[in-house]
Amino acid sequence: MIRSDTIVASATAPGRGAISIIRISGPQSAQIAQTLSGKTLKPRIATFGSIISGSEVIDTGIWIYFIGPHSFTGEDTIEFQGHGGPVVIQTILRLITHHGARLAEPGEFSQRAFLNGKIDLTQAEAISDLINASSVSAVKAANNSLQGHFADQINSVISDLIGLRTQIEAHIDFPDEDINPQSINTFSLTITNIKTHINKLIQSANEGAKLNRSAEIVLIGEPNAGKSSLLNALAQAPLAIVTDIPGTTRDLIRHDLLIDGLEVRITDTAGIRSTTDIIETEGINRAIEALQGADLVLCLFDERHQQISDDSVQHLIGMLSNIPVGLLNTKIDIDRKPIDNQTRYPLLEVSAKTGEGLDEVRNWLLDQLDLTTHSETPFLARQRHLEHLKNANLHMNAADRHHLAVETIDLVAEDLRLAQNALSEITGRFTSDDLLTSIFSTFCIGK
Ligand SMILES: Nc1nc2c(ncn2[C@@H]2O[C@H](COP(=O)(O)OP(=O)(O)O)[C@@H](O)[C@H]2O)c(=O)[nH]1
Ligand SMILES: [Mg+2]
Repeated sequence: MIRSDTIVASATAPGRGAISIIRISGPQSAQIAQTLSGKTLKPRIATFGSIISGSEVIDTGIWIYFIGPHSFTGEDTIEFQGHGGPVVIQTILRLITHHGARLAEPGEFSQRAFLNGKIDLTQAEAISDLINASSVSAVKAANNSLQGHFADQINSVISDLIGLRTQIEAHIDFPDEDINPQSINTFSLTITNIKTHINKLIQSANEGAKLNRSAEIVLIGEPNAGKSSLLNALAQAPLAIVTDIPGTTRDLIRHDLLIDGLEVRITDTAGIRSTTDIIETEGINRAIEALQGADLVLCLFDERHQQISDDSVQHLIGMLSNIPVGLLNTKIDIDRKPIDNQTRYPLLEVSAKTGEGLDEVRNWLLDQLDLTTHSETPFLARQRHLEHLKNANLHMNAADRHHLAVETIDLVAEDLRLAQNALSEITGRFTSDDLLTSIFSTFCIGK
C-alpha cells in the first residue's frame, strides 16, 4: 500500500551534534533529492554532495537513496547525513517541504513500514521500546521482539489455532453425523497444548512488561530509620525533609534516578508505626499501597536494633511474595555494631551521612533489578499485549469448558475464532486505525 504523499523529518535527536540525518520517504523522495543535490542518485550508494538552494549551498554531506520496497518504510527513501546544527536542519526541512514533502507525524515512518508489511506491530513497538529502553535487559528484550521472536511465537499459536479450526469447522457442515471420539480426543489435546503455549507467553509477557518501565524501589522502615536521608543521598539532592522528629515524612516522595544507566524510581514513605495522627495514618496507608506496586523493597533498621527477625520484617511489609527484599542497617557512622540478621534476606550497611556503603547498596540494587543475571531475556511486552493474551486465554478456557460434541461444536468454533482474533491484534493483523494512530503517536518524530 504505497501512500501518495512524501514525508520528511530529522531522524536524529534535536540539539547540536556532529551529524544529523534527515529522512524523506514517499514517491517524491528521489525527485526532491535530485533537485536539491543536482545529482541522479544511485540506489544504495553513498554519494557525497551538497544541498543547494538557488545558487547557495545550504549544507554538504552524504546522500543515500533506498529504492522501495528495499527500504525501512518500504517506500522510496532518501537519507541525507549533514551537519547537526538546529538552524541547518530547520533550513533543510523547510527547503524539502517547499519541494513538496510534508513534515512527518511522530512514528509515521514506522507506521508506513508496518502498513507496507515490512514489520508487524510488535516489531514497530519494539523499535520505540528499544529507543526508550532504560536498562540493558530492556535493550535485549526489545531486540528479541524486534527480531520477530515474539511475533513468531504468537504466529505459531495462531497457526495451530487455524489448523484446529479448519478441522472443527469441517464437522459443522455435517450436523447429523457424530464426531468420532478419537477426533474429539485429538481436538481436546490440541486445545490443551494451545492453552499451555498461551500461558507460557503470558508469563514471558509479564516479565517483559516489567522491563518496559522503570523499576520501583520502595523504602520502608520505622520512623527515623533514615529513609528520607537515604533517598536524598541516593538522589544527591535534598528532596525529602529530614528531621529527628518521628513522623516527618507523611506523603510518598518519588524520585527517578539513574543507577549506572538503569532507570529506577525510588519512593520514600512514612515510617510504619501505630499513630492516632490522621495525616500520618493516611501516609502509612499510602506506604502500604506503594508496597503493592514495588519491584523491590528496602527495609531500613537503624542502630536502635540489635537483631532483625522475620517478625520485624513482616511488621513493616506484611506478606509480600516474589518481590526481592533487602535489609539495610543504617547510620553506621553512629554505631558499627553488626545487627544479628535472623532472616533469609541480605543485610547491607550504610551511612547516608558519610556515604559509606552507598555503592554497595547501588550495586546490590543493580544486581537484583537487572534481569539479565536472573532469567532468560523475555520479549519486551506492553500492557496491550498482555491484555490480548489474557483475552485469548479466556476464550480458550471457554472452548475447553464446552466439551466438544455435535451440540456444542458451534460454540467451540466461535471461542477458537475469538481466541485467534485476540492474538492477531497483537501482531496488528486485526487492528483498528484508531488504535494504530494512538500506538504510533507515542513514537519520536523521525522514527
Ligand atoms: N548520623 C547519622 N544520622 C542519620 C543518618 N541517616 C539519618 N540520620 C538522622 O536520623 C534522623 C531521621 O532521619 P530521616 O531520614 O528523617 O528518617 P526517616 O524518618 O526514616 O525518613 C535525622 O535526624 C537524620 O539526620 C546517618 O546515616 N547518620
Ligand atoms: Mg522520612
